[in-house]
Amino acid sequence: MSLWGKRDDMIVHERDPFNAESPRSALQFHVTPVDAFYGRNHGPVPTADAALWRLGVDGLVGRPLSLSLDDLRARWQPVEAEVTLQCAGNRRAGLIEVRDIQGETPWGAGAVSTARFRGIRLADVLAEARPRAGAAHVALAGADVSPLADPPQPYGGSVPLAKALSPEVLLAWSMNDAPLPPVHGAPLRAVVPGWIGARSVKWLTRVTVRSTPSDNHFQAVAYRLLPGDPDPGTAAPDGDGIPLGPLTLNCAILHPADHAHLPNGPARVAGYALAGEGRTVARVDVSRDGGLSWQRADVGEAASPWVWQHWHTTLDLPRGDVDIVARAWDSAGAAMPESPRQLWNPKGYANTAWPRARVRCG
Ligand SMILES: Nc1nc2c(c(=O)[nH]1)N[C@H]1C(S)=C(S)[C@@H](COP(=O)(O)O)O[C@H]1N2
Ligand SMILES: [Mo]
Repeated sequence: MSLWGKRDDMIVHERDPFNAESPRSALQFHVTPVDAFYGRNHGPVPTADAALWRLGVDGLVGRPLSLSLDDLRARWQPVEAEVTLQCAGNRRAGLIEVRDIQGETPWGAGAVSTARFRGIRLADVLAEARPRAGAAHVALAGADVSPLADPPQPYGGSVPLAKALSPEVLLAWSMNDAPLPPVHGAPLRAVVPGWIGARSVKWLTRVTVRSTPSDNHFQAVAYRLLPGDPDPGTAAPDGDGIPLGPLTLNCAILHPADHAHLPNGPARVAGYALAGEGRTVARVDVSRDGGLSWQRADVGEAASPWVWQHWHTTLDLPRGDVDIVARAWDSAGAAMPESPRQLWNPKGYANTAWPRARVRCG
C-alpha cells in the first residue's frame, strides 16, 4: 500500500512522520498532481471528525469566533488560487555537500509543489473578528502534536497581521478540485503564498491575533536562520537567528538529472524557478561550462506572483564531463548567490545557490 495515497516514485525520506519529496517527473507540471505533492510533517497526521471540528478565532479581537466548516463555506465568498508551497529546507542536500547537517531531512529540489487551493480569505474571517488596537501578528495552530518540539506541542507559527490580511492568504479545504487529503491538513489548512511552507499550517484549529509573534517552537526556535560558517574551525557568531518568512528567489534544474549520462549534442535543459513574496521570475540563464559563459533560457509567463515558473532551453553539450549551471533574477532585480558555501547554515535552510547538474556526455 502506498503511503498517504502517494505515488510509488515519491522520494520518501521518512515514513513517520511522513516526509517525502516530489519526483522530478512530477515537478515539470505547472500544477502538481496531489499524489505527487511533497509532504512535510513534524508529527503524526491527526484525525479529525469534520462534523465536530471547529476553527477558533481569538486573542486581540473584538469578537472571538468558533466556526464549523459549514460556517466557513456559507459565510464568506469562496476563492480559488494556484499556489506554490516550498519548504525552507528545499535543496538542503546542496548545503550538506558543503558541510554535514545532522538531524534534518536531506531534501533535494523536490520539497516544493503547486496546487489549486480553494477556500476563503483569512482576511475575511479576521474582519469579522475585528482585530483590536495592538494587533500585530496572527498565530496559526494545528491539531498535530509534534514530539520533535521542546516541549512536545501542537505545530504552529505566525505571520505578521499585514500578511494575514493580504488577499492571497487562504484557509483552504480543497486542493486540485478534491477535498484536502488527510496528509495535507484536512479538514482545513492555512495557505500563505510566497512564504516558507512552514507557515501554511495544516489541520488548522486556532487563529490567534497577538501583539507578538507566536511562541510556538516552530516559530520561536525552529525555522530560524542561524548564523553559520561552513568552516568548522571558524566559530559561528552567537545569536538566535532570523525567523524565516518570505521566500527568496530559488531555481532548480530538473533535466538533465545530476550525474546523468547522455549523448553529446543538443540537449533540452529545463527546470523551475520561484521568486517568492509578490515577485516574479524575470530571467534565467544556463551555462554548460560551470558558469564561464551563459545562454538565456525561455521562462514561462508568471501566472501570478504566487506560483513557480518553468523554464527551458537547448544546450549544445560537448563530449565529456559537463557542468550545467543555472542562475535566475527576479522582478526586483535580485540574483542568486553562486555557491552554497556562501549560504551554509546549521539547520540547512534557504539554499538558493545556483543549481548544478554534473553530467557525462557522449
Ligand atoms: N500542522 C502542521 N502544519 C504544517 C506542518 C506540520 O508538520 N504540521 N509542516 C509545515 C511545513 S514545514 C511545510 S513545508 C508544509 C508542507 O505542506 P505539505 O505537507 O502539504 O506539502 O506544511 C507546513 N504546515
Ligand atoms: Mo517546511
